[in-house]
Amino acid sequence: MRLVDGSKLLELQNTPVNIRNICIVAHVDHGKTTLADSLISSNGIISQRMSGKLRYMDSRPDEQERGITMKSSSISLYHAVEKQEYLVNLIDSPGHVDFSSEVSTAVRLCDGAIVVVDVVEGVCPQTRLALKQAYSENIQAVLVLNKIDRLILEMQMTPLDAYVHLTQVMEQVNAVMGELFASEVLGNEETKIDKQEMKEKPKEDNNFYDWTSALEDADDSNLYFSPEQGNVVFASAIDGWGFTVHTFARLFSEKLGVKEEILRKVLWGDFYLNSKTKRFMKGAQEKAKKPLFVQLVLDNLWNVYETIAMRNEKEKVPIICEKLGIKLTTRDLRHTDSRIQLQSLMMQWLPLSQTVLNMVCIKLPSPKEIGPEKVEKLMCTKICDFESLHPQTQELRNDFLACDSSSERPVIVYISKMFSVDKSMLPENKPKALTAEEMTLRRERARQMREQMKLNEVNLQAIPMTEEKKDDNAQEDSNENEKEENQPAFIAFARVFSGRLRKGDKVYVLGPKHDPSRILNIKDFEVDPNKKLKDLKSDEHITCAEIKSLYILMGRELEEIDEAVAGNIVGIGGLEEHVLKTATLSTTIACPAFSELQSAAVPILRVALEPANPSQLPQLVKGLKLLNQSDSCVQVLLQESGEHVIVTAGEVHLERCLEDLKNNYAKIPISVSEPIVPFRETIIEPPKIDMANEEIDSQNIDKGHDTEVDPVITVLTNNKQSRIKIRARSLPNEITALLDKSTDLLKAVSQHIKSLHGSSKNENIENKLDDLNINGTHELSDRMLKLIEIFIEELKNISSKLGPEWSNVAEQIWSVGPRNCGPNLLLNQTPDYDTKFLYHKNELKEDPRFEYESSFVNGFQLASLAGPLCEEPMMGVAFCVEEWSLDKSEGDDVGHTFGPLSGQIMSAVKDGCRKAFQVQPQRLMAAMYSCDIVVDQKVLGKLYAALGRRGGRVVGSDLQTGSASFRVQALMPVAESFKFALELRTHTSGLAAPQLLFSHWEVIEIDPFWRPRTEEEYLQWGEKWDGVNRAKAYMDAVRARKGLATDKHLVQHAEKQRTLSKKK
Ligand SMILES: Nc1nc2c(ncn2[C@@H]2O[C@H](COP(=O)(O)OP(=O)(O)OP(=O)(O)O)[C@@H](O)[C@H]2O)c(=O)[nH]1
Ligand SMILES: [Mg+2]
Repeated sequence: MRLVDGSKLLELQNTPVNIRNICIVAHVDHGKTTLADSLISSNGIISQRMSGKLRYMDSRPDEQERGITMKSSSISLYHAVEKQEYLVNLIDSPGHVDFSSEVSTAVRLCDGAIVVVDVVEGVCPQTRLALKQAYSENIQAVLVLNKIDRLILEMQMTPLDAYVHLTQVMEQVNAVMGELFASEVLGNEETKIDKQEMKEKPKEDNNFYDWTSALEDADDSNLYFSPEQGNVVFASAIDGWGFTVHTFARLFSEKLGVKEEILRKVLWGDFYLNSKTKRFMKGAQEKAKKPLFVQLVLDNLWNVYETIAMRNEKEKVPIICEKLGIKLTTRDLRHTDSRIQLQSLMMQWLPLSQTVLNMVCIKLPSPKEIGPEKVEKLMCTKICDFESLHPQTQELRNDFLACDSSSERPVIVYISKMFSVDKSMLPENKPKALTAEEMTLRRERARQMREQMKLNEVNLQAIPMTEEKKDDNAQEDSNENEKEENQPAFIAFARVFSGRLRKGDKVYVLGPKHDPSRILNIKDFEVDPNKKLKDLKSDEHITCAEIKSLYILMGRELEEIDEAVAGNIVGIGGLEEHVLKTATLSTTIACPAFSELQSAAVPILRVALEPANPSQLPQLVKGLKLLNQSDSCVQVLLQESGEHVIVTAGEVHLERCLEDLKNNYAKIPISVSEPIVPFRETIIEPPKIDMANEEIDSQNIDKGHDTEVDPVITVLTNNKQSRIKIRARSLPNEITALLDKSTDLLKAVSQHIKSLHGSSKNENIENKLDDLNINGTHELSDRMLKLIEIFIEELKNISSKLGPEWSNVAEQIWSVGPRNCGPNLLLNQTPDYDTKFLYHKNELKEDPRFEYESSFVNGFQLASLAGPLCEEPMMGVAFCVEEWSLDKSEGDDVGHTFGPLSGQIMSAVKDGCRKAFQVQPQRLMAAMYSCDIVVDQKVLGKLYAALGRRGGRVVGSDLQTGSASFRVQALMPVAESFKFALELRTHTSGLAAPQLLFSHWEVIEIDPFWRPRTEEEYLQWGEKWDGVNRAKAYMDAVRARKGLATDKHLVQHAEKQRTLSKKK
């Protein structure tokens, strides 16, 4: 039974200082949901006995079945400590890599995080990611070292070993925090120095800067986890107990006659109790003494476990109970299962929920304590800093900081995701319990009805007639209702940062691309109140919406409320048509869109979907739309070929999406294609050794088939007016990496260039641009200029080391592609045509070619979007334009036959790029997963074999401290990864579970068109080689899927086949 009812929670919602918004984050299976169970049971929502077994927050059937959490969900809990009452909004998040976007949505709404670490497994990749995410969102964290029972029962460690092990785990966690901190401080320092340089020109001796001092100056006192500060809980979530060092300090201070404060300081660490002097001394390890933590804490713990769970000495249970001052019920005392006995005892002695909730309320900040840095981070994007925001927008910072719910404050609400619930689950659609008055009213009505019936008995015939009709109507009604009700309702997962949101309020819904400074510069800007998301044009991001319903989120349930105030996490209903995935609600359009959610999971696994019954396509399309809205990570695409494609983060994610589609959104059977794996196309420097590992030189190569080709391709437009010379070169990896890293910046620069082109063109035809484009976008902000400068510097740094061919690359960049931000370059190496990309201050000379520049660039964009191997995007290719001539006088008369010159230039450039690409050594690039696998020593061989079969390679492995399992890090092509998890599970009887995360693109060494060419290769493979070429196999598969020609012969040896069939 619930111990606290909704009205109490409502009351607490109004005092932000007593609210804690927190999420539980960890690696997969480290015990988040089990811990959440325990906290929930403290409110009586589930019974204590069921805590740990129920996994209440895993409300989906597939979550229960698989035993992993797939979404983040929130529950509001009540907690009282030190005479204060608190409202704790607790979000449980998933730990599986595929769902890391759900972690981002959770972390964004919180002020604090509970980081759970399984002490046996230690810090795992997802732990690291979770810590990073919390850190980058400026969220304070506390630590729960979970599954300590495993050290006792499974690993059978001695208390001293366990202590050493625990210190190591603590060190691992703090090492991650240290790394995060150092990288941020140094990063900040860099921009800070740059800013100083901007203001005052540096003096000569300022060149030297002591980096270490920045680290020393920065305050990191709050950063690390340390048991003596009370931000670490030692726990076993499954057994329901947990304690901090402070718990034991309190327990022992009286017994030992020592002040609690002193005990807190010495209970963890290298301290021991000198039995003669009765004083605490440092240096336990050196003097081979028992550390205090072992003596006072772990020894006792081990004692209880060994007595009850291991030796099963039932008679000692009452004695232990008495010592600890605990009363067990007779039912517990008589219980045959000693583990259950142990659990009830430990739950009473060191109740986990109390300890954790106390720590949360005392150590983690309230929404009121939101810091200015965090606010600025929320309001800004990578390429726009706080100073460059519109003044009206800047003012909102104070409202964020105030976290005030008075009506004068603007409403600011952030929606981090939309989740779907069955309409029947909404509180307004649930049958309500009747009050006593309602009951009497009903009884009265029934009595009247009966009397009426008696009176009407005479007109017996008339009644059925009307009733029948009514029935018909009712049935129709209910049919329609059913249809409506089958539709899931979408609830926004939201946090109120400022103001008060009431039911019926009208607010602006600001999309993630909303830019307040642009809108505020438009005079008399008005939002059309009738527009919905689907009516918006591509540059509109605002709609008006009415708040239809508000809820407190209670795990599986929702509770209706009338208003939501600043500082709370709530659910908002009725926004389906206004919000796609994330949005900001506000009463002012000056409110910025919040910075984008960072997620580690890259959607990479694509499949095409089709309804099993073709006539059900509309349902599928509708279902996909709902799926897209409800999942923060999935991408839903309609390809040119008409295929419906979804892109997911991995196999588990894919399965969940399909489950959702089939059961909730589309409700039709769906057939799913084989996974579509993306590739990249690139060129490399001519290889120096052949496939037989022999050096290639001019003598041994067979030139019979090849004629030397000129690497510079010359193309002409159809009307011969323009001539272009292009050479393709492989980009050095360092430059590709830099381009990859700077996507946002490059995109912004490209956009800027485009708007420049747009305006000048429009001026040419004297067509005035509307104010929209001229305002805002024309001037690059200071921050952008600064970022461009940093980019140029970095690029120059790299190129200076690469030799003379690349020395001018920064000046030569003309465009980046595909999609204006990719890892390929168009370089301007013409002697007579000027362009600008990174150098905006350059004055351009008047030039007739300028008019066609954007067509030229578009040709390159198209070429880099789909390469000649199998129409996949290119990567790491530079196209150097060595000549571009334009002579309009020539062949002007035939202009009409070939269409406008701009189109001709575009196709000529595209063609030229492709040809230039083809005369270089071409390669495919495969997407690689990094996999992290913890396996038992016994099955290590099987794992290596499975990896080998799939073209994976091990990059590192180490023995987990204190256990017989290995942690293996490997790389594996995404194309080979399907069903890997399943194969491992079956081959190793469930002893190995991989976590796959997209890592990078890697060149497949073999030429897709390879055939023996050198003497050694002839020797080894003969002239007609027909083995399997991995790259060619991939390429052909992609080509076949896209309906492109392949050189596969359907009938290879017709003769043989005929004889075969004759024999039959
Ligand atoms: N021995 C032991 N097992 C535990 C403890 N806590 C949780 N487990 C077990 O660990 C497994 C995973 O627990 P969950 O709570 O589902 O883990 P989770 O972190 O929520 O997992 P995901 O949500 O999938 O990331 C379950 O089988 C639990 O019974 C613990 O303290 N000791
Ligand atoms: Mg879970």
